[in-house]
Amino acid sequence: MSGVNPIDPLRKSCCYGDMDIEYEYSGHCELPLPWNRTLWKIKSDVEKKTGFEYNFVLLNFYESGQAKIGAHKDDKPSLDQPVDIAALSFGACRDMIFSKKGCKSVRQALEAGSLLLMHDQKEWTHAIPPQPYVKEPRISLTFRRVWSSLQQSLDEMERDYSIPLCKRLRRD
Ligand SMILES: O=C(O)CCC(=O)C(=O)O
Repeated sequence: MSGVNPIDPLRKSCCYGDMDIEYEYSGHCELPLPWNRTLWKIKSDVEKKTGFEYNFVLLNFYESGQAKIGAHKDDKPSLDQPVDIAALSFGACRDMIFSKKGCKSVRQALEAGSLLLMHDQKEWTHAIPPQPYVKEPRISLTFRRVWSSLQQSLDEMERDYSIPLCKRLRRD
């Protein structure tokens, strides 16, 4: 995994996905690498388990328990929100903390091999705090459904010019 994360150099990220999409994360826009055979197989298995269809996956490599991801919401307009984000974990067990205004925070251990579905991502923030006693690395694959670049451009034109240009293009 090559992408050194500007926010946490101990966490490296990269993404794979369909060729007609781009996705903004960690403050920059990224074009995904094309699916490889292994990730395509994992994606198909995750789709069978969840019943959702995905077109993008973000991989995060946490070098040790010192690596973290700060509290954030996955609320980008390019995300197809009704499709839950599926988080698959490998390696060291780390905790994820979910928070929502007015609610008690929830701490969820992410065991190796576990698949977590994240729903209602506009409302909840999630974070993986440092756990310095964890020495082993962890890898996560978060599968998402992202609107195509074409759909995003149409949405922007519709918003900027207030003209309903066309109905949402869905690929199902
Ligand atoms: O590493 C993880 O399990 C979660 C990564 C994450 O927060 C995200 O993809 O939005």
